[in-house]
Amino acid sequence: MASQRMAQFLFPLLALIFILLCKALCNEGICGAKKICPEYFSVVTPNEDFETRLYVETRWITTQVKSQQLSDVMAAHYRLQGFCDRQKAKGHPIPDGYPVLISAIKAADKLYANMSWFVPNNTEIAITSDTNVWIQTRPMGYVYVRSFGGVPSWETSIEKGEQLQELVTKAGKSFVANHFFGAVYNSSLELRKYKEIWIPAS
Ligand SMILES: *[C@@H]1O[C@H](CO)[C@@H](O)[C@H](O)[C@H]1NC(C)=O
Ligand SMILES: *[C@@H]1O[C@H](CO)[C@@H](O)[C@H](O)[C@H]1NC(C)=O
Ligand SMILES: CC(=O)N[C@H]1CO[C@H](CO)[C@@H](O)[C@@H]1O
Repeated sequence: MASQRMAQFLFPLLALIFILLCKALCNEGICGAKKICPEYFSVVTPNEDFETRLYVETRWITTQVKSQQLSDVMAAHYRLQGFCDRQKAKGHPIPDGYPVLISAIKAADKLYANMSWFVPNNTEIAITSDTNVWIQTRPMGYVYVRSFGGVPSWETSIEKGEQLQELVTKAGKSFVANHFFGAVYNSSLELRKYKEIWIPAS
């Protein structure tokens, strides 16, 4: 009897450990070989259509995306690229990190956005006179995650974000309103990208 109860207790525990392990590998999976991604822990909750992740404190280089126009998205990409090139020239190469994160805040019908590239720990960054690219530290925190397919657009991303908000609400969890993150894992030149939508837990 006691051993049966023990088994009942152990099985979910083992399943949890297994899933956590799998998630560590899955992290590698979404990240792709030889790429560097932020460390996270997956919180396993059965029967949920989304994933809950606890990200450790992370560092990013960030720039503003001035509008939703493709030219402004590309401009943000090239500002970050230029920043990396200048760092490299100063002897401080920034390793390629993933994902590329787009933070979008919806406020009174307007969409504000930043683009960030992940910077691995202990990457030295030289002081520069750049004002339009800055170093950002995101504190440790939970995010709700779902991957999605198709061509990434602002409309689809916001739509996927709102669907995720509904699922999170249904699961009885609370989130930061009007704040979405799009995480893209392949280089912007690759057509088939692995994409996720994140919403921060509150
Ligand atoms: C990076 O640094 C943060 C903050 O110090 C820490 O929480 C995290 O575990 C570190 N990540 C790795 C991979 O060492
Ligand atoms: C962009 O970054 C700035 C500076 O960190 C911050 O104040 C602003 O809220 C960010 N915007 C978005 C949409 O994340
Ligand atoms: C074309 C390409 O490299 N696609 C990769 C994008 O990233 C996902 C997740 O890492 C991989 O599964 C794809 O093969």
